[in-house]
Amino acid sequence: MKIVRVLWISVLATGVAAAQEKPAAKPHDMEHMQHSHDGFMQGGMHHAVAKGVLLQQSDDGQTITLRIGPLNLPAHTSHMKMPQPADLIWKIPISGWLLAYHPKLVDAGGNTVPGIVLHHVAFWNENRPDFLCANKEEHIFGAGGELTDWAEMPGFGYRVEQGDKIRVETMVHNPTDTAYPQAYLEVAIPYRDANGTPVKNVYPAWMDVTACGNSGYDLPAWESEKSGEVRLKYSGVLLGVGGHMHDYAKRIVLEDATQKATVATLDAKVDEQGHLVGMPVKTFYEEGGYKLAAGDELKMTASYDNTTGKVLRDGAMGIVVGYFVPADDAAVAGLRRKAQAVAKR
Ligand SMILES: [Cu+2]
Repeated sequence: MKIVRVLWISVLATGVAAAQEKPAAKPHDMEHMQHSHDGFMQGGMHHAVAKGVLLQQSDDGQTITLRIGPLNLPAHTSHMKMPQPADLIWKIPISGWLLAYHPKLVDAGGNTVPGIVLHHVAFWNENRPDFLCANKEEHIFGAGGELTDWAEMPGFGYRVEQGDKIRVETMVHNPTDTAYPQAYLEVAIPYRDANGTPVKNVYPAWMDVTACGNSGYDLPAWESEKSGEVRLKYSGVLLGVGGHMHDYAKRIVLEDATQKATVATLDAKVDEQGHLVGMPVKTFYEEGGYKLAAGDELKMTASYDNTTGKVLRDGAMGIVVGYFVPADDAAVAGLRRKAQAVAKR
């Protein structure tokens, strides 16, 4: 399917990526500029910066489509060897609610590029702290090679104000035999204008086995289990949960340790080699949501079976991602603040 986009209304970029669009030199000739921030997902990894990667957006009145690229992806290149885009800033052009996120990868001609070349993408709202981990920005969307589609939940949305700054962190690699010299990540985001019929506020909840630390951790050889806990400060309900794990995943379990109840068990789907194929989603909104109380201790446990038999440095993540609707919206809505970059260390 070829999509013609008539109106790219703005071109936004930060950092060194903005100014320099000279064609990429041989990888080893590139200046070894590095991310100095210690990003949550990137966990202190250092990569060369890919040049000329821009974030553009189009808006047809109902859906904003972000387009990140071009990304030059040589075949058989690990994420450590691949020059990575600098963090980009998406300045929200509307006040209202974001309703869903539909990611896909295409080439310059609009043909599909396999999702596997996306290591991950993460959207962070610099105008809000995470309601579970105040040391982090609110993480409003994320996807990996499985191109997780964040479907619309009728009646609910994520409230934004015009001018909010969303930091977009993209990491790519290319484990395939095919080079993709001009790939683009596109994310279609249907929205509801503030002047339209209001929807209820929902907040993304990232419940990580590393609690409020960096998400990546070293994956031990063979079977392993890692747990973390966070305390919920607000009563409310979870509408549904999905999971984020890496290759060799077995499952991730979310428990309400205070209530001694298992909220969800998400079994990873892997292929014969142990590569992650997908994670299930469990929804609760049909029953009005899964009730959680302020003060409850949430416990996450990720299980892996790393059949390589070797420790994989930063090879694992274990995150339960949910949609949370607080009983008292004002308390969570009130966490807004002036945009601030996440604390650098
Ligand atoms: Cu990950």
